Amino acid sequence: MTGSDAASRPTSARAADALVVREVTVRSIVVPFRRPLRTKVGDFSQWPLLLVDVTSEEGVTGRGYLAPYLPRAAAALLPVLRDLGAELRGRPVAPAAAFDAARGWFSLAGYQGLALAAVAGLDMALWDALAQAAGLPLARLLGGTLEPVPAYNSNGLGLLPPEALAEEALELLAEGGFTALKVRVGRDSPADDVTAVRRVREAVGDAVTLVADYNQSLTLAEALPRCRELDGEGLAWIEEPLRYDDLSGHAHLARDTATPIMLGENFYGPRSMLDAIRAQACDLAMPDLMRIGGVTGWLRAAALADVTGTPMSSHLYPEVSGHLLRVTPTAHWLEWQDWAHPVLAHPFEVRDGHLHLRDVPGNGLEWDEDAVAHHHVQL
Ligand code: SMN
Ligand code: MG
Repeated sequence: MTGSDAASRPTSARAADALVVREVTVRSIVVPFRRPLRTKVGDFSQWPLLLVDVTSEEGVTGRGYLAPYLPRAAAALLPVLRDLGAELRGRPVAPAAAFDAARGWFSLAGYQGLALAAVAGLDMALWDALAQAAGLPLARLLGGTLEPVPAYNSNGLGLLPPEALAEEALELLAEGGFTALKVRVGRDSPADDVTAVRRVREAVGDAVTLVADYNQSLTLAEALPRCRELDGEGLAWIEEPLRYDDLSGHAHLARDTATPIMLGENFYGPRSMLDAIRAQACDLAMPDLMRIGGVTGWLRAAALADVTGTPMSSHLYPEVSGHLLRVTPTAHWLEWQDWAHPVLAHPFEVRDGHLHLRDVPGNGLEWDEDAVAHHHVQL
């Protein structure tokens, strides 16, 4: 591009070039669950969130959030986020450059865990600032469209007694015209899991897509017969039957089980996704924005999913993940939860089983400041 071309670019694009970080603030809140959720990784009745705001010298505020599951985990992440955030002061709003600059730190502090989660939270907010300054919704900044994103409702169907599931399944479908649901499994008795899936299937009918999530609760010896038994139930996937990093165990199961095996919410960075795919540990992948490395990490993972032909879904963070699925070549399902809604000024809408992205510059996250103050907790 010549100098005169650059000079004739619209003001908003020049503003995006020039953005400089002024301040990074991180606030901790805990919001209640509308419908408490029992899983094999814990009973969740509340949800800690770390809200990340990156303000620029030019007056743009980029936003992102992290949901570290437990207040204690959020408390551990908070100082890391604040420390790394302070490092960004005076630097350009350049998320891929910031991500790569953190590499030196990663190699000392450790590539995975809290280090990558903190980078991810900042990365989300930096990309939001960039998209706002460019005057484009994030999906469009990345070259995609705002077409609605196919979503399944993950707001419920925890480890309830099987007889309690039918009613909840129908409620969950009705919440947004959904055609797909996630059922949590891993009950003490394998027969109870099969009954649970059958109760849901009887209630919702054959046209609805069902997936089952073990949340890492089984040994390989337990999983082999259990997954084979579920093979008869028409599930679209079986998620995390074993400890998340047991790649050889998952590969054994994936060979033995007809239902596709899903991993991904515990991929720490794109390389860990590639390791799982290379080990043939999963047929499907569902990265989590906090763990895959934010928008930058997601985009790199999406390229791996594309070249390996791996369908890619999302885990949590439906608002930002929705934008990213619009530019993910092998995009599969968005996991829908409304768990951040208590503090969103403009909750995202789900209609006809699809997430509708907000047609506003950035990722569309805006805080309801009164609600943030109400739910604030000192961690
Ligand atoms: C999950 C998400 C959030 C809390 C507990 C469990 C689950 C999922 O693994 O896939 O939604
Ligand atoms: Mg899961």
